[in-house]
Amino acid sequence: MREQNMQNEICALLGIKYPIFQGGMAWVSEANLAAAVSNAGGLGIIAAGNAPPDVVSKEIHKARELTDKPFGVNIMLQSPFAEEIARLVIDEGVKIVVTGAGTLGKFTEEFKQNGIKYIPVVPSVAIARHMEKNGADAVIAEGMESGGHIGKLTTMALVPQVVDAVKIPVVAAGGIADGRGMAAAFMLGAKAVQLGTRFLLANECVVHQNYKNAVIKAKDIDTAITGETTGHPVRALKNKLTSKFVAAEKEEMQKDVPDISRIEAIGVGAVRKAAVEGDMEYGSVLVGQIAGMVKKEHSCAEIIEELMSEFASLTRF
Ligand code: TUI
Repeated sequence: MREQNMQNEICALLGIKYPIFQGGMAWVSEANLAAAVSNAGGLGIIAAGNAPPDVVSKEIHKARELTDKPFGVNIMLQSPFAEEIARLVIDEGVKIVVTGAGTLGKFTEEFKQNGIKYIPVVPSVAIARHMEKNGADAVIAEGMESGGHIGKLTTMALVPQVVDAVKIPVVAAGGIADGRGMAAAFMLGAKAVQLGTRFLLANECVVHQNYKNAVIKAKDIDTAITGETTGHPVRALKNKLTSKFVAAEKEEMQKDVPDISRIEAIGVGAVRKAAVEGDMEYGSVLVGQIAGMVKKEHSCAEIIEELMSEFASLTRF
């Protein structure tokens, strides 16, 4: 492995060995997974999701016991606790913050003053430019191949346009699960990659075994996007819940005054139901389109080593 040359600008910015981020997945990315990824040389990320600050605080402390390497916290900006989590990460001295599902204007100055590297997920060029203007240190350009809450553009179209639009480094996410995807992202100008679906099958990932088995069984065409009518599109494995969404969305859109809150109510608590309880029928099984290729259960260290050796054999980096 030609790892000596892999110390690029993202690695230098964050103090990590390999330019591989583990996606902050709500109810999934907790201390065990984040610490394992960081110990393997990547960037582990704890997802705050909708959790209250005391829960996130415990995960931060646990991760610190499990690793002395840098790790990040992902703030999901639609969470009712988003501002409290931002305050918490500053107070706890977390050094890397990723945000998703919105824009966070208020804390960026304070992040800077506290030496926190701020890396928002962006779904478009306009939002990438906005984030750069607001002091982001890098952006994660996430294509709609991803699982969970998504934008409209594909990784292939989004990444090079964001790379051309901003001066800060760009991390590519969405549809990447091996060294080929990583090499392709670097060809588009990305300086790092973020993977979610692949890390669902990590031994250290605490997601319910039913969820892992569903990823192993998934084919390329098995995901669906729901919530486009509510303005919160979400990609998940097709199941009884997504059928319920589709039926309700069709019904409401035929009305003169669609009841958006009725559609949104269907999804409440559904991510936890899948990830924690293992309900593959009525839970929201958030996975990316690349799930059809993610079949092997192994450790975070093996995942990162495999990615890096595939990447090295395909590139000159
Ligand atoms: O945030 C994600 N993915 C997520 S969050 C999540 S938790 C959840 N569960 C159920 C329903 C809704 C959320 C599951 N997956 N990815 C990052 C991401 N950020 N994707 C898109 C965006 C984004 C969208 C708009 C970032 C900024 C943005 O700004 C525009 C605005 O209107 O603020």
